[in-house]
Amino acid sequence: MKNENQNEKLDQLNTHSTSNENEKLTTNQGLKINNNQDSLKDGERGSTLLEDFILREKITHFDHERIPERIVHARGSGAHGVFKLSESLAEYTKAKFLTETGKETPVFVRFSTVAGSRGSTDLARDVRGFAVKFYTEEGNYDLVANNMPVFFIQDAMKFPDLVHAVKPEPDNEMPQAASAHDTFWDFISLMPESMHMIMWLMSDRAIPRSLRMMEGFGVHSFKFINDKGKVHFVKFHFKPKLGVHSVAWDEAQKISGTDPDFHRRDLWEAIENGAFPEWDFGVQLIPEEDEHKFDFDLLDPTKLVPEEEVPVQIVGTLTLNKNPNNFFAETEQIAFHPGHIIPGIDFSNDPLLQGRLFSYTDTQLSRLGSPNFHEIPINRSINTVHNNQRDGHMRQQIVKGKTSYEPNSIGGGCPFQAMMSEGGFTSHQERVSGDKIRKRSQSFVDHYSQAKLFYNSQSLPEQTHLQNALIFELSKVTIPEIRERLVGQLAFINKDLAKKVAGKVGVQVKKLKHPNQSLPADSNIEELQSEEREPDTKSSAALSMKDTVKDTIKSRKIGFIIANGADGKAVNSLKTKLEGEGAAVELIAPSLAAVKADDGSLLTPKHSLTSIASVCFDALYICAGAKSAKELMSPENKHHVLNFVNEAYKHCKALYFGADSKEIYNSSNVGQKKHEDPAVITWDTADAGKQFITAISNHRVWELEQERNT
Ligand code: HDE
Repeated sequence: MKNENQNEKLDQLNTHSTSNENEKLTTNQGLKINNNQDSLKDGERGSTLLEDFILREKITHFDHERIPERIVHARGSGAHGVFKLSESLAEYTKAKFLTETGKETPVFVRFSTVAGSRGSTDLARDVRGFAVKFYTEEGNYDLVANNMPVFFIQDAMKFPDLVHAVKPEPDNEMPQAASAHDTFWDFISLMPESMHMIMWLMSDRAIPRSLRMMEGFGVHSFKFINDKGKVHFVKFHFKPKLGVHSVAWDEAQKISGTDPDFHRRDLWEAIENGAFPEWDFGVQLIPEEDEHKFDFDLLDPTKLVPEEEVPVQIVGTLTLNKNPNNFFAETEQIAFHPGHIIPGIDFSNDPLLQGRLFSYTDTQLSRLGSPNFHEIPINRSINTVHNNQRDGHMRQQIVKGKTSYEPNSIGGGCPFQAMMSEGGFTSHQERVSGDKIRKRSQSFVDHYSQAKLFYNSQSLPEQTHLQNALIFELSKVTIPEIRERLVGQLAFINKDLAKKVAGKVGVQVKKLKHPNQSLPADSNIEELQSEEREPDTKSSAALSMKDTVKDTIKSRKIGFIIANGADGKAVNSLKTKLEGEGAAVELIAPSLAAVKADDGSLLTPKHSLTSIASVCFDALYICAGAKSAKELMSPENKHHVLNFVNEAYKHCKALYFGADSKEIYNSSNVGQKKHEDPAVITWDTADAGKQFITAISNHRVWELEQERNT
């Protein structure tokens, strides 16, 4: 039967797929193996024979089964899906997948953290990669994006320095998947251009609740070219239909211990359960002639284009609807490259993007081991490849014929160059002239305005989280001078923020002699001063997560804490209601044994109180029923139950206390509350089920965080 999510790319992958179902074990040469338990020996207790080709093949393959992990973005999770265009962009670009309304293009998306190794935790405080490969009829188009719209540095020349600074320190290889250490903040404190990105990195965007609940940004300005040759600058956006949501830092750290695969599992389970993650895809378009109309440079990747100035036009939907069959073959071997473009899309002169255009193919050569990495099934385009490139390690394609050069007459001149009208790619023709020079443009020197814009745009709880993140990170920096220098940078963004952080990390706010200490000694310092610019009052609503989508509980995980004697009717009716809204309900009981409800029915728990933690759920229901409540408050269970409740309360989640759970309520921190709290629902709340659903869809009551924690 044809899977309804099948697409052209999946059909192509099928031709490379195999299954071991009902098959006999063989060697790599197809020889059936009779004994996979013992090596060939010189007598039962004798030495192993060199002749044992079956053992040799098995061990040799095993010895070579690792490949180098990605230098950055090593930890990742991916899925197949589809991009559907709802509004044609034909006025701006001739890229076919963006011009034919209703067209569906197969995609593979890989999400990642940046700093950690392949096996590191998902919940590190970090940028997230959001790389999309569109398998278009005109060839592969890769949009290798992040979940933050700006970057740390302005020029590719600084990328190895940045990555060396954030990665584990070279002498002791610590810390793993964390920016909270000396070398990162040493570098950052000397690089004022990174301060805007630091605001994003220290915000809750760096600890997403789910990969399905984060935005994606192309970061650089790219170019769209239409069929008349007219150019628009374009910024790409993905906006999650479930809204942009995060966890608390205390929660993130605990999740890292309880379930380091939290995001990977969440993505996998959502897709398996049919709750397909979806994003609106949008563009900000700027006519070429307006390039210089902004108070920043469109080529500067540390700047975003405020949505108030150029609105995001939504033109399509990205849906992920199929998990990979094999992690290594698909998620690990996929090779992205911002240089994989198609007619109608071109690069801007952003100096960071220009450097990326070199790096990605280069890195695949050492990671995947051969210039034939494009032939790995997940990397193949859905249209066929024809050229005169040949040979190399692991060549798969068998190209028939005598010629592998052009021009040729023996092969009839094939393969032919394509005319533009046939989809032949031509780089956009433009006039360039300039001196050969190593110099940053004067239009790149304002490092603080947009950092201020971001900070000003945050709600109070978001600002508090950002401050606390800086305090946490800088508290791990052992060298006071680095802490002081960073606080000096913060003072150019917000004096109050600098003061608050300084107070907690044991330094004074001192004016930096010059903010950019990485400049060459002969730089014109006056010309490069930028800290005095003060558009302090500007803010942009789109930069805060406060008003993000909050109208759904779809795919949220709700834990029901139950024990024998639970009110079966109440449990089932609430469960049906929540599941009807698309949420996933999981039962947690003192043990994995089935729980006998008061009506005699059996409820099967998925978890025991000790096998999972509160941090793995979006909300909790403390089940109704006097007998159940008594068992939950027994000396054996009480501590665990209260821990669940107190942590959910601390992390600003919705809690629903069913009938007879008053003792649990009173014994927990919730019982101490002296303020109105719409996310605490109890046995006497009117229309409790509805209130619970509203509270869950609001995600968290961050505005009550202080009250809940004092
Ligand atoms: Fe990357 N980046 N990057 N990067 N990047 C890589 O390519 C690089 C940058 C991004 O899931 C590497 O195949 C340089 C910005 C993502 O496979 C490498 C510079 C943005 C991924 C590389 C940048 C990104 C990568 C490592 C500055 C957001 C993961 C493995 C000049 C727009 C893709 C690989 C995946 C991966 C180089 C800056 C996003 C080494 C030199 C800006 C999402 O080639």
